[in-house]
Amino acid sequence: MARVDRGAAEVLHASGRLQVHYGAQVRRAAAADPVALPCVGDWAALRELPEGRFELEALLPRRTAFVRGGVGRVSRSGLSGDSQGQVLAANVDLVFVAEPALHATDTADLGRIERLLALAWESGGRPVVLVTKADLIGEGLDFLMREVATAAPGVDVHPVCSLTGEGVDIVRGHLEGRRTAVVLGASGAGKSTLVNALAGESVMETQQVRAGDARGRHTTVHRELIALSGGGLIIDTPGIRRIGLYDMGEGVDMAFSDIEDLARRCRFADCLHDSEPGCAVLAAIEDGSLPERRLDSWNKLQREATWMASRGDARLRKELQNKWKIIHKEMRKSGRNRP
Ligand SMILES: Nc1nc2c(ncn2[C@@H]2O[C@H](COP(=O)(O)OP(=O)(O)OP(=O)(O)O)[C@@H](O)[C@H]2O)c(=O)[nH]1
Ligand SMILES: [Mg+2]
Ligand SMILES: [Zn+2]
Repeated sequence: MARVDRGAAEVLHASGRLQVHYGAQVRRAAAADPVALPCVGDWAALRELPEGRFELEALLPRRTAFVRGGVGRVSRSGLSGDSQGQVLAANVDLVFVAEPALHATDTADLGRIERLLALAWESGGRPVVLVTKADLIGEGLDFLMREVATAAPGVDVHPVCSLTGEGVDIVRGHLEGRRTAVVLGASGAGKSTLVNALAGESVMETQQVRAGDARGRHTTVHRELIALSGGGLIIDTPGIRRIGLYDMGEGVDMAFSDIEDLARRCRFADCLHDSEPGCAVLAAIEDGSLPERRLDSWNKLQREATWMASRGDARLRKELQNKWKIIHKEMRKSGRNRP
């Protein structure tokens, strides 16, 4: 599924890009459960109609699903967030988190990176952080890369410049073996420019950022899957304003594996890493090996995930359980073969 609009989709088919309408079964499933709506990255079975037209007969089970939580509407009670999840991309092996190297003095938005990494781990895909526009920061790049690395334990972090092509081959290398990736990040981060660099031609529209504050102009408005001639698929997405967590399983823990490791060495198994004696997390902050910001960020994201869980979204939970079932079944079979 390359692109989805209301009631219709564009699919990549052996014969090229096809416009298809949803069949009755797909419409029924989606009416009963929005999570069953066709999504970019979905694999689908088509039925041939007269005159060489096709309709979408059914979706194949998703191997992975990148789901965002509620978009953070503020309700009367002052609480924000809603419990409706939305599948942003299906069947992605890799989640590229694009963070632009904009400020020589400021640090990057590490909180946004951590949030996206938690969602990426939860999706069942593997995250990779790309520091885009690496040409803009000059001398400060090494410092920035170290900063970003502290927010991304166990995750590859690469600098990329899509204009000169530096680092683009490394990104291409991640896609080897006909993998599927989605690229996420703020508007103006250079996502579409990177997709064009990978494609070797201008497939996505790009636009200069605003002169005053370097923010993007929300140029990409649809999620779009591009087949790269060198193999591999990449999904370009609109710039993210705010992305919510939901009732998560391992995602937050995976994104904070450094703290999880330390926490195993705390004296008390139920240590809150607040003021307890023998706390290995506080000791690491004390000796400078763990930035205090990390602990704050971990607490914040855990609270958010717990709160979303308390709102409960049975449909979403079912989709996620289903997803893990499929992933585990796949893993038991020989590795992670593509359909
Ligand atoms: N200097 C420099 N500029 C870049 C680089 N990559 C992208 N840009 C510029 O950044 C601007 C925004 O790039 P886009 O690719 O449109 O950004 P985007 O992330 O797709 O933005 P949205 O579609 O709005 O989400 C364009 O003017 C690009 O030319 C880079 O590596 N170096
Ligand atoms: Mg774009
Ligand atoms: Zn502790």
